[in-house]
Amino acid sequence: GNLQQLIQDYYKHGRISDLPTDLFIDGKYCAGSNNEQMESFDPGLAQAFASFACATEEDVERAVVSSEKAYRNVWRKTLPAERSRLLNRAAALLRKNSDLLSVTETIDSGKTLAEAQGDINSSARLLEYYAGAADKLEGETFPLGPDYLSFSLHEPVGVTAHIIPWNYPTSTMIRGIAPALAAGCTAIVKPAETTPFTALLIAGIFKQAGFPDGVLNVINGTGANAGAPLVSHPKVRHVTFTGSVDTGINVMKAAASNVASVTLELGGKSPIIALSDCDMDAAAEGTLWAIFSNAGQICSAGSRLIVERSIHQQLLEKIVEKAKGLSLGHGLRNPSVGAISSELQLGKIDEFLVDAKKRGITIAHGGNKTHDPETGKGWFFEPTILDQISPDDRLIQQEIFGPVLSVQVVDTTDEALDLANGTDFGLAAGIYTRDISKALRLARDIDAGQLYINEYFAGGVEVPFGGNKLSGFGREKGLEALRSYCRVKAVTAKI
Ligand code: TXE
Repeated sequence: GNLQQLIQDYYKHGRISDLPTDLFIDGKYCAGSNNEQMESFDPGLAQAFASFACATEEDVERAVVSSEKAYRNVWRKTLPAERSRLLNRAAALLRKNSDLLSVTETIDSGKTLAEAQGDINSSARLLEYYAGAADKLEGETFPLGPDYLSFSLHEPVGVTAHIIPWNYPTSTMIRGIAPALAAGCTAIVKPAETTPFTALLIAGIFKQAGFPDGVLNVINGTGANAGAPLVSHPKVRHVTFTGSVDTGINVMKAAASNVASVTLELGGKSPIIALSDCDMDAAAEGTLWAIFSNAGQICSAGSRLIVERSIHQQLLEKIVEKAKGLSLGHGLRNPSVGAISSELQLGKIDEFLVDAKKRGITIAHGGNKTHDPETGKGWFFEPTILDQISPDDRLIQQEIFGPVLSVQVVDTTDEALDLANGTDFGLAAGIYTRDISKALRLARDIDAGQLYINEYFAGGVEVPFGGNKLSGFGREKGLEALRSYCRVKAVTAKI
């Protein structure tokens, strides 16, 4: 069918036909003001496959003017039921275009086709979920006695900026814009410079769904030339950022200069605790996918396994056994694990391993950069498991953002809790045990935004997502996300 055709075309011509490459401002694809272009690479081949237009500060200004006008004149006045209808249409079109979107995402980001298809599906779900919320942003009344009538209105905050990383280009974009648009805000999206294309396709899909011009603008480009002027623009009233801690701090400072609010979804070093009474097969399978899904390039990846000594050897063997069965390769062939998204990121992961080897760290599995076994090309890293790492080691303290699991061994549940909380991050944590009291006590005491009991990544679009400590603040997904895009106005009348 369509999917096979797209894949065959790419193998034959080394490109995707009819891919939009310009900026998308005010309902139209358009060139950037200085015609600057960048190349995008297929990480599975380590080969450029398309170039795209980069925005300048002037283009950012155009996008903000367009968003501001669409917000004032059109979108905030659009009936909530109509916003809901358009979001549902966008969801249906996303599903209809799933083949093109997922093939493009696979080629641009390096992930596997199955992972990309999963992302498109969850993005459609996000749109449907917030379509259902658009007409339920209800206020309250406040009891001031018989002489007053006092009530609140939930108003959209205005123009919102969405800075997107390269590990989940489609789903991070939709996770931000779906609640923003539902609330009546307009949205400007700045994708990562290594994954520009699905955002451009989605802009076209939203236009086709019937969204008015300017409600969604997409400006590709670098963090410095497109991202920075966007997040520091005084007309931008909320910035939703997913990325590194350092850039997140800069984004927060830039937004602070205009007293704009921010949602920051930053890095993590999330632990998985396996207690001696756990279902070891479930813990092994859960840990495997917690760290090797998306080649470990997930903010909430389970990158540390904290295991009780009595089951350490047995659980480790089970995970290594499973890891041996994982295939690597170009995402379009649908192996178990895809490519690393950029050469830069591959180098970063490799540096951790070169250093670990020098220091004599125990490598239970993997440990090397490699290529697609079929073509000898691409940016790949072997699924890697490092054993008996001490709590202050950089392999425990720093985000690697690759397929590298660091194992920590403990003697008690209390020690497991201390190690779980023993980093500057607080995004997610997994708990494997059959003891409900222990599970719930750990869930209560672990300082993180997501707690997964007996299934890592358990949850859905309905469940709020976000971090504590250096992992950021604010929550995305669920009804919580709507808080970022609404402000409360209190109206009080003497009657
Ligand atoms: O991130 P950046 P990078 C982590 C991961 C990775 C590291 C570096 O550990 O190795 O971050 O990745 C835009 N104003 N995560 O360098 O710089 C940039 O163009 C506005 C975790 O890619 O944070 C891109 O669109 N925007 C993570 C986005 O910020 C700016 C996902 C992210 O880039 C900007 C990705 C500026 N001054 C990386 N500078 C997660 N939480 O899931 C850059 N950008």
